[in-house]
Amino acid sequence: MIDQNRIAAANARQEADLRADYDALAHQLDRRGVNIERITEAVMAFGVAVPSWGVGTGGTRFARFPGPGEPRHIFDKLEDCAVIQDLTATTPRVSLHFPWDQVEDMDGLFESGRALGLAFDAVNSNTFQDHPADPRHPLSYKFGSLSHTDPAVRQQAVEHNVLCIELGRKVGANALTVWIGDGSNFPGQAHFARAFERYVESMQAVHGDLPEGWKLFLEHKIHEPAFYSTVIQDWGSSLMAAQAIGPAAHCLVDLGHHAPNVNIEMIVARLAAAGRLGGFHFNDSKYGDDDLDAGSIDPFRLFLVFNELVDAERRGLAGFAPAYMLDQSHNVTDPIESLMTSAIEVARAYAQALIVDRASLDQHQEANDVMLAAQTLKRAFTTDVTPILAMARARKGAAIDPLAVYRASGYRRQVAEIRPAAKGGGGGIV
Ligand code: AOS
Ligand code: ZN
Ligand code: ZN
Ligand code: ZN
Repeated sequence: MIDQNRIAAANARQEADLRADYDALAHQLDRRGVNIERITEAVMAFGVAVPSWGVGTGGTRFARFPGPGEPRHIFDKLEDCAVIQDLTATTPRVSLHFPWDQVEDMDGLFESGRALGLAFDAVNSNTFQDHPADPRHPLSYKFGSLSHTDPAVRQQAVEHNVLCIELGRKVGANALTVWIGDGSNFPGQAHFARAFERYVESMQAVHGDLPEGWKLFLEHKIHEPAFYSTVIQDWGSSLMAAQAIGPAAHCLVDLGHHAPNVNIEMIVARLAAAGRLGGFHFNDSKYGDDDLDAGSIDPFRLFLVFNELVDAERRGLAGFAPAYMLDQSHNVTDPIESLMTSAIEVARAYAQALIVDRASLDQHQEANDVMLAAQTLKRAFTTDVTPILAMARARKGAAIDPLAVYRASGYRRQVAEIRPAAKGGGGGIV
C-alpha cells in the first residue's frame, strides 16, 4: 500500500544517523556482554497482530468522532492494516471479529490478505451484543450468552463460536478468542456457581469443535458491561475454566481487564507456570478498560510483562508460545498512527526485556540483594533501544521513521477521497 521507493528514499536520508546511533549502542551493550545483533534478529522475528476493529475510530458510550477516510468494510480495513505492516514490519497478521467483519467470500479475503502481505491471527467471536440482521440469532444476549439460564440461548452462542472457527479456518487462523459480556448488575441477579458451570459446559462444546492444532483463548474481564459481577472476571476464574474446558483452552490477558493496581506481570508468570498462558491483548490504561495506546501510560509495566515472557521462554516452559495482539480504541488519533506507534512500543518492551542481564538478576535474587536486583531491571528498561527497533525495520524494508513516511505519503487524504465520510454520533461502546 505504501510505495517501496518512498520508504527507501526516506530511509536513505536517515541511514547514516541510524548507523551511528546503532554502533554507539552496540558498543555500550557489548560492554555489558550483550550482542546487539542477537537482539536485532529477535526483534526482526517479532510480530504483534492488529485487530481489524482497531483501524476504525473508536468511541465511548457517549459519542464517537470518526476521522476522514474511515474503512467501509473488511477489505478497506485490510488495506489500512497493510499500511501499518508496510511501514513497521511488526504487524504481519490481522485478527478478525465476527460479525463486525462481514465477509461473504472468506477465500477471497485470504487471497487479498496474501496479496497485501498479511496473514490472519486468532478470530474473535461476539456474543456480547445481539445480531438482529442474522436469522441464526433470533434470541437476545441481554441476560448473557454462553452462561445464559436458557439452554437455547447458550446453544445459539455455541453455534456462533463454531461458525467463527469455520470462518477462521478458511483464512488459516489457528485460535478462537472468546470474550463474553455475561455477568450481573445486581446482587442476587445471578447464581455465581451455576453461571460458571453453564459457561464451562458451553465452552466444552466449542472446545469439542476445535480443529487439530487450534487453541481456544478465554479472555477475562473484571467489569463492563456487567457492573456487579462478571462470569469470567479474573485470571483465577479464567484458569479454573481453562483447566475444566480442555487442553486447548488457554487464558488470554488483556492489559486493561484487571482490578486497579493488580500485578499483571505476576499473573503472566502464574499462567505461564500453569501452562495456560494463551496470549495478550495489548493496550494501556489509567482507570479501567481504557483501551489507550500500548505503552502510552505505563511503559514500565509493559516491560515487566515482557520480562516475564522472556524469562519463561528462557526457562523453556513446555508449549510456551503466547499470541500477541493489540486491542485498543482510538478515539482522538488516526488509528493507523496509533497502531504503528503501539506495535513499536510492544517491540520496544520485548527488546528491553531481552537485554536484561539475567545471570546477574539470578545472582542478586539468590543473594537477596534487593537494590542491585531492582537496578538490573531498571538498567535494561532505561536503555534506549530505539536504534535496534529502527534497524530491524530498515533491514526488513520498512521505515526508519514510520510516522513521518505515513504522513508524507498522504494515504489518509487519498482514501478520504474514495471512502465516504462516516457519521459520528452517540453511543458506540466497544
Ligand atoms: C472487551 O473489552 C475485550 O477487550 C474484547 O477483546 C473485545 O472483543 C474487543 O475489545 C473488541 O471490542
Ligand atoms: Zn454521569
Ligand atoms: Zn481485549
Ligand atoms: Zn477490553
